[in-house]
Amino acid sequence: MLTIDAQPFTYRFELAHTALVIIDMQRDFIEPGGFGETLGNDVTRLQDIVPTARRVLEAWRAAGGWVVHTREAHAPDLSDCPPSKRLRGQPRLRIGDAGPMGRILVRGEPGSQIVPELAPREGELVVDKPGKGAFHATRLEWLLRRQHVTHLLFMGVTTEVCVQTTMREANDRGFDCLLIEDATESYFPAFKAATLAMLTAQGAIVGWTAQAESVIGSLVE
Ligand code: TIU
Repeated sequence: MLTIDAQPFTYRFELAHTALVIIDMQRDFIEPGGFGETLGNDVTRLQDIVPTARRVLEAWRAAGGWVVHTREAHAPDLSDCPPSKRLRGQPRLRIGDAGPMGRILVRGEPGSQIVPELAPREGELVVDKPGKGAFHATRLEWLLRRQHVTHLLFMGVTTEVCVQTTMREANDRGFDCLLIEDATESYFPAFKAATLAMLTAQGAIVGWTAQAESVIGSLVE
């Protein structure tokens, strides 16, 4: 049993039954010209977590932990993109439109790729998801259960949208979830702070949070 110094109290997990889930660290959210920027956001904020996320990923790989990468990305014919999602708001480009990194939020396009620093390795699971939550309309739950995974460590973007939605989905499915505070980011600092607070409130109502160094430290105990 490994332990992480976490909020609101110590998180305990067995490496063999735990997956590191990296949410949507794609060029579409992190680089100019992608989905995140078309929504009107300053995407440079998200770039700062890449080195920290990489340190966690490398430590997790060295320990032999199981890794899952998710990508928010739609089929080229947009058959898995509800009109309510495509038509919402007034973005400069909509999902499926051609942008500087290819079609916005479409599978296989340059913008939908994970940033090179965190690129998946052979043997690591990559789940394309049409929604904000990674359990919606994917085989993620089946894959985790097949590996007897009970605990999930999360990092990625954005804290209050895809990360929080996925963590809440996982919590309701009975997984013990921890979010790595300095390896997740939002376009809105206040939303990140509020999310961390609401996840851990009421005795870890959704789950735990911890610093990357605490997570890495737990692996070399
Ligand atoms: N991955 C993810 O969080 N998708 C989003 O659309 N996030 C926003 O913050 N918009």
